[in-house]
Amino acid sequence: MGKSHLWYTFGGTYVNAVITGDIDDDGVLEIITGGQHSDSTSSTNAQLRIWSWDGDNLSLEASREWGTGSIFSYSSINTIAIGDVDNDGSAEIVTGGYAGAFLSSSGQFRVWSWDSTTMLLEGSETWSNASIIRGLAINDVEWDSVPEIVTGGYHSTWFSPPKSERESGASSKLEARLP
Ligand SMILES: [Ca+2]
Ligand SMILES: [Ca+2]
Ligand SMILES: [Ca+2]
Repeated sequence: MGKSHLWYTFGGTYVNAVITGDIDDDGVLEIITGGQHSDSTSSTNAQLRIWSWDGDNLSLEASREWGTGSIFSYSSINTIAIGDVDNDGSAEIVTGGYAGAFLSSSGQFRVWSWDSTTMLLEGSETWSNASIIRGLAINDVEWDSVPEIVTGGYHSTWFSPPKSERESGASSKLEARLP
């Protein structure tokens, strides 16, 4: 029988995506969850968490929350992928979702690394149009031995119905936009 773990970060807390992978290269899988939670300013922030499981205990190893900082803003993770997007031999975590204000959010994906002590934001891309990322894949779709990040989602505004959208971002583009 497994374990169940409930958590609650200030307000309503949701997990929208879960994936497993060995992020710190120690041969043991981590569990990564992504979602959102409310904060004290009535904003919704994205939440990324890394958990370890030793067969008996589920331990929180790292947690990151972020939003736009403005009141009534909405940020969330909808999907997570794991892959070596910068070709250095270690896996990164890629999160996809949105960031912005109510009904005018923008698609956002972020690349994270974790070495068992520190979680670092390696890159971040936020689209300028109203859009939401719903799915992510990491693969070498250009056959050049460097993996790309492929996103799928939709964009919509107050006055238009959702339109499907697909983008691929090369890791070199991400490196050029390190914070
Ligand atoms: Ca590990
Ligand atoms: Ca890597
Ligand atoms: Ca490629």
